[in-house]
Amino acid sequence: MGSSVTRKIIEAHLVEGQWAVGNEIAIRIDQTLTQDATGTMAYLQFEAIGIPRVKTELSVSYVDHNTLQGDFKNADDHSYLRTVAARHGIVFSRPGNGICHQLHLERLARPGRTMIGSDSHTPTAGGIGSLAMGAGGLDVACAMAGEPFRIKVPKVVGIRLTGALPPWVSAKDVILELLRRVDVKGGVGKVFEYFGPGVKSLSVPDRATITNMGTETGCTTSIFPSDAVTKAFLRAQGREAHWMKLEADKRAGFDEVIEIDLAALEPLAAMPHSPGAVKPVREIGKIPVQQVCIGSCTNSSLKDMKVAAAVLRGKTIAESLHLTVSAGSRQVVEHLVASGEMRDIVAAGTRILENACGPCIGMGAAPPSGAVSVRTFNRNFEGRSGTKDASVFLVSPEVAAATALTGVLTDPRELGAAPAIKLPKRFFVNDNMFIQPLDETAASSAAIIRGPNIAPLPAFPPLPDVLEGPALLKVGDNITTDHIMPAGAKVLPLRSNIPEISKYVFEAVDPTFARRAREAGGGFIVGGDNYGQGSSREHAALAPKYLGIKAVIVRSFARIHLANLINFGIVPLTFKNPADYDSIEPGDQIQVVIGSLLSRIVLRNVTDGTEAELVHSLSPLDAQILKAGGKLPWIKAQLEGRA
Ligand code: MIC
Ligand code: SF4
Repeated sequence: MGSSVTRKIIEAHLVEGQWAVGNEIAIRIDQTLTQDATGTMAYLQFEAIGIPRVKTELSVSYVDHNTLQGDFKNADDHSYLRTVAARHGIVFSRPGNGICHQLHLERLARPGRTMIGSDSHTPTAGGIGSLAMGAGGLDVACAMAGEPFRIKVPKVVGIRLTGALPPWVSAKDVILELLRRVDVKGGVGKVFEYFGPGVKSLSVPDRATITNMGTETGCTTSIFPSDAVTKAFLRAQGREAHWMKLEADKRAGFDEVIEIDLAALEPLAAMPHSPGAVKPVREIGKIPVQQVCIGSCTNSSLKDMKVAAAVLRGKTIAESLHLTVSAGSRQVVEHLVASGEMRDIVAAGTRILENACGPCIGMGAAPPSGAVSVRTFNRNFEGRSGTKDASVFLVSPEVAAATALTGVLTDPRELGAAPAIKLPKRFFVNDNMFIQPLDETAASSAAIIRGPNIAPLPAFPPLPDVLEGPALLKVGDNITTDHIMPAGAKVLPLRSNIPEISKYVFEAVDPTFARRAREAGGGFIVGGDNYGQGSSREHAALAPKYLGIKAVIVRSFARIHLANLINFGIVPLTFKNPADYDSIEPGDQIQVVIGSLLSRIVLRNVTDGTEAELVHSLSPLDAQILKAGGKLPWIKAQLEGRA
């Protein structure tokens, strides 16, 4: 039986284990990426590991999230990131260069390479045929130190594309269609690999839109083959030498196949408050809209911006709303300026934002109270926009631009003929905002700038055999990392300061949580299915750990959050019998004997005298890491042992 692209890349990087679905394996990581909101913690951890220079082929530190500089904090963090990168062999992408995923796709991602990034949308690089996965910052730090990355062999789901997209329908509608079918946890334990005759009709940035938002299905990653379209894109970026042919064999042996006929798709939207709540725009109807935002790592390529420019050309946006546009990179902006399309965008009344994440993560441009905001982004979790009662719809650039003109949610097919979009044969290449690291001699004495916003890493002791405390909080299904550790302009600047940021844990769910956790000396969190979906932010584990959380007991976990809990010594447990979720009330006193974590685990509810059996998916190595108090003390002990 032939191999999928996924399997080919994994087998070429295998360090430990064997290919069989569910097996734990370790793979060599070629490239890493961080962004500023997770990067400070990742580099503090890399420093704590004590390796002088990264061992990867390429490691890049981007600045794109914390770009509002309301005080010294974000600016100080950027100085730390710049200097720590220079010292340890890491390329630094300066603020203003663009969004990490768009930049990486344009300039650095390579077919056939493995990559992990401390951002859940790292799979964007799957659009160019790189096996790219989101991970916690500590896992990225370990990969930079040369450690292999451990995953369970995923199921490989082949997504067979046929036909070609009709006018006004775009790549965003392909991934929205997949989300409509599989919802926000349908991808857990899977890689979505695209193949079939429809693939060649999609450009690399189109493919990247699809692999980017594949993250919202909970999958390990998504990937496209590397074909003639990939080669042409790399040539246009002046890096044809990075191309390699990489396609699934004829009988690739996918574990499952999903068919999508591109020609049958229509403009879709994900409705509030879940990327999985997808419906055709025409069915949702013409609801009044107060804000439209075009940009984010999902839809900020040159093509996306050209669509916006073509729709807006010679028109004025509706009076009832404001429109923001943030391009993904300086390359995109330079093209729009040179072609005059930036003028079309500006003249229509757009508020131009810098090339960064911006409103996607609540860094400015929060919508008004009770507003409907229509965005080309990938997440619409409640409150993420910065306005708790706003309703966010996720759409393509075509739908967003049409809506900006009419003031109501609009199916762009109503605008008549679709514009013809022409992309350049050669992109403007200007890498002057990537700073190369110092050579080894200069690096060894280079100073690292640490402003007062950078607090030292907290240290955690090994885990005891018995965990005791109250059930501090009981939550339902699909709790996101935005619920656990909110982002936004107020909280994000505290990412380098765990004692400070821990005060905001679960703030929107229960503002008393952090205080109660501290007063009780810690305790437990009880939850439903898909706990921890969404981002890779390890702060959603690290800050609860700081507050004394001992175990999280749920019906099921999202992948990256599960790994982060293990990394920071919070025991991730699931109910053997899902109905036992009902037997715990908030405030109940709980005792869990974990021992070495390798035998039967029973939860005793001391308050009502009931018992429930708990299970976990931990490997013996995970159990060891947890018992050691987390991955940082564990890896330091390993490296010392090897020395
Ligand atoms: C997000 O989109 O939620 C983020 C902000 O990019 C996060 C990373 C973070 O919280 O810093 C992600 O997706 O991993
Ligand atoms: Fe930035 Fe939004 Fe993409 Fe996260 S999803 S990396 S916040 S643009």
